[in-house]
Amino acid sequence: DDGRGKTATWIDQYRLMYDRATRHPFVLSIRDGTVDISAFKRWLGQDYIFVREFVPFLASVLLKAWKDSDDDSDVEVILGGIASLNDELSWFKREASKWDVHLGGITPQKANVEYCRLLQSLMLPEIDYAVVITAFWAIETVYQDSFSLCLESGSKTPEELMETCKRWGNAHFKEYCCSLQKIADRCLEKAPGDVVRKAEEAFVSVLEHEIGFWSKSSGES
Ligand code: HMH
Repeated sequence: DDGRGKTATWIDQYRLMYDRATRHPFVLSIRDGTVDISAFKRWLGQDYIFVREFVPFLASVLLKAWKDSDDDSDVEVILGGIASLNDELSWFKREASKWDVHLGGITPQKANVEYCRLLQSLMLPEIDYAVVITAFWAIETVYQDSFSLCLESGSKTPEELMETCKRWGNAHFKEYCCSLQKIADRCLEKAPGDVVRKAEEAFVSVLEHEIGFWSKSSGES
């Protein structure tokens, strides 16, 4: 044990995969201003479908925190996430109408269906809180890391995509991700070896699905 949390160790250990998830060509194209707007629209519609599935997943994490956490503030952090999701769904609808994307008629891509299936498998009651809070942290952090890259000085993100990038790239969302990371590290510290291994698997699985999601939703065949 080097005194750092498990999650930081895993990011280092799976650095290549982590970078593929957070420095995806689609995200880099937003940052350098060369993004194909039809790819952006495709991503927007697919992500709306994903975020709708994210609601019951978060509810299941909340339930596990309420039942199994030894720290009351976990529930408050997760509840804050659920509250922002409500706002996020409204934002998706506004943004979609702005771009003339019809959310009703969208078929989820295979990568999206598979990612939603992963969420569903993590919602099962027998999956430990330490595992699901780790997955939750990873899901949010990939977006935080990706979109904050598009806000860094020197980036050429188109003005009309700034709001999207700020949604996940802003300092408040970063703090929220740090709170989730602290919770995950605390849970992993106390978890037995087999649970830690399952959490590591869930982390890797999230990265794989994020990479697939970026690729397919932005239009790779
Ligand atoms: C695919 N991953 C995906 N969509 C999101 N909206 C997030 C993570 C962050 O909430």
